[in-house]
Amino acid sequence: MTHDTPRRENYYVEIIKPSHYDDDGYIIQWHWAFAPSNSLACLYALASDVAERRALGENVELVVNAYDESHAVIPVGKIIRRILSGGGRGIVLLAGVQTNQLPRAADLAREFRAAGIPVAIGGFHVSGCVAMLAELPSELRDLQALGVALFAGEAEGRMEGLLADAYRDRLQPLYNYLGDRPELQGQVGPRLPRKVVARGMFFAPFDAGRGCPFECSFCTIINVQGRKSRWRTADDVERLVRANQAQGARRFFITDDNFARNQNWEAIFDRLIALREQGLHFRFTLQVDMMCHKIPGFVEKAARAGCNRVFLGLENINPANLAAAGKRQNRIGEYRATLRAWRSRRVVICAGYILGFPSDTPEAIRRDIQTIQRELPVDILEFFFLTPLPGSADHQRMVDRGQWMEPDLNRYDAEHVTTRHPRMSRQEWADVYDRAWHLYYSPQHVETLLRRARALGAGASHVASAIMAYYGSYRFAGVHPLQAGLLRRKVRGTRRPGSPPDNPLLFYVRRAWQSLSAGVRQGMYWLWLDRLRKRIHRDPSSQAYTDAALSDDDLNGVAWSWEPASAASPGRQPGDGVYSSQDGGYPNTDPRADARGSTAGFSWNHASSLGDERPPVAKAA
Ligand code: B12
Ligand code: SF4
Repeated sequence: MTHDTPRRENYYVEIIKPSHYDDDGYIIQWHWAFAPSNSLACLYALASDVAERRALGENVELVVNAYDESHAVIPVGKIIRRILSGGGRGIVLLAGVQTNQLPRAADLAREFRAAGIPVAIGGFHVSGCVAMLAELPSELRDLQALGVALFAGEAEGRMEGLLADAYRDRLQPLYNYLGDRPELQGQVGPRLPRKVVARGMFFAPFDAGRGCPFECSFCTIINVQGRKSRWRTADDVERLVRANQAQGARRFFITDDNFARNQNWEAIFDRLIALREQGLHFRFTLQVDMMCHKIPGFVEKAARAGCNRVFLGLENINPANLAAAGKRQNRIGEYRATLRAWRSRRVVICAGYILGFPSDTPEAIRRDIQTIQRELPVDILEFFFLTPLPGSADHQRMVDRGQWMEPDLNRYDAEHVTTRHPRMSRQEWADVYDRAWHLYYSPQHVETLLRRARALGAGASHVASAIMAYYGSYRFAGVHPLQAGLLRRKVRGTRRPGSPPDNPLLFYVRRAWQSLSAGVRQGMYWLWLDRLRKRIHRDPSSQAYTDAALSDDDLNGVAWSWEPASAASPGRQPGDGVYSSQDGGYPNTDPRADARGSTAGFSWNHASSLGDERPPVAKAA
């Protein structure tokens, strides 16, 4: 008697993290990227787990591949051929797609769908829209019409079901798991193939938890991942650290938006401290809020556990602006104490600063930056435009009110003006963003930053390389540091559809010139920085350096630069909106304005952004 052995078949799972287009229509792409994608790592690990468990059947060989477009040219043709040669068996997963990446993701989806290949897309744009909007926006409906499956929510515990549906040709138009967020304890943790980790310069990301209890109105995280802390166990984190170390990664980015509110922070730090005491070498970067120094032992244990860089959610120093954003947890009187707590443990401090809150004017921003330089011992400051990101309460409100927002989603990268401002024209706002970078990183202040670092032993060379990475990316590569990398790549054939034609010869000549001039200018700046650092190092008095920002005084005596609320917003009441539909120098191009009557001069009481006590409610299923 003979038994028929079932025929083995390959099923391809091709996971792509799309990048986005620059203003000339070229993909923002590098040979090596600074910041790797944790979303890609999560999906790769979850799909690999389904493959290893042979969950789709003993005879189904799942072949999982991961591509991060920020450093890899996506081999679209090769992927299509690979899947079709197996008789059309496979799926493309577009991973971690943010709003600014949606147009690029849609272009990729169209190519795969044209070849008849199933495609699913997830990430913050899909989840944010499904969570907050009454109906799907047109760009998502267009994708559904193309046959692309939308996935809202988190994939832990759901990957097997999705792949099984795809395998059986039963993909649904929408998977919505926002109402049922998975606990993270014991879940498969993020990982990437070694070649992808290498292109991310062996800087490995992982999330030790999700969710944040606060209510900032510009934030998408609370509406997508929730306000309750969900966390990985210390065992989970140890496994992640060891697995990454085995691949050569010793630097980690713990991507929790607010690790200080991860309820398992202490057990995780204790485990990392124990691992370091056993001789494992690693360092990591954390993101935390401005009040984390109040948690007993938090900063001290973070440093002992290996934290050498921290991102603080400073966002703004003007209380009226913080109130406008519902960022009630930020108390400026405490800022210096927070910063001092981290500095005294030799941790380099990066802080985000958002430009475009209602009280901002070019002059107020200039004075606020000078105040920060003088009063706050922050090392790195990075600037963002206030942006109504889908998923945020701000975006939801603007949609509900039919207010004008930039229609091109590619520009929602917090580096472009996407809405109107009550007190600045579009040009003024764009100019002040540019000026803010150069003002903060003026040669005098760069010297101060290096002197402070030298005096406190925070590592002037670490600060110098951080200045190079942050300011250097903005100044010489023309991109925000969060999407920067080493050696820009531009592939003529992957330009955004609809871009004006580019002469091939001119393209290569221009590329050569751009690369050369950027490289030379970058090199010269680095030489200047390094010489400055060495000069400070040799200066015997440098260890005794001090200034107001390093003093032990609290900030109560500081003359803050902002104007009183009444003078700051003539004709406006405290509580007026973050985003105004007043003209502000723009032509009123909002087609919906006519339908609702003119929006000019309209000023609303910003219910949730300015002090509504209710958290925004996610409309998850
Ligand atoms: C780490 C991080 C980065 C890192 C790495 C990016 C990454 N995706 O890992 C870096 C520094 C590169 C980065 C850059 C930027 N970021 Co960022 N980033 C984050 C952060 C803090 C964590 C990402 C993460 O690890 N999340 C955990 C993962 C597991 O969640 P997830 O991505 O949603 O994926 C899960 C589900 O969505 C689902 N899923 C996702 N995709 C798919 C696909 C399919 C097919 C399926 C089935 C499921 C699925 O399964 C995943 C696992 O559960 C998030 C905030 C957050 N909490 O997520 C912001 C966030 C994603 N970033 C954001 C932004 C705006 C940016 C920047 C534009 C900022 C800037 N001005 O430079 C740049 C963009 C450039 C770029 N190249 O990415 C926004 C996006 C909001 C939006 N609506 O677009 C967020 C939400 C923060 C915010 N401000 O609101 N970021
Ligand atoms: S502190 Fe604010 S911006 Fe940061 S994750 Fe929490 S709610 Fe969002």
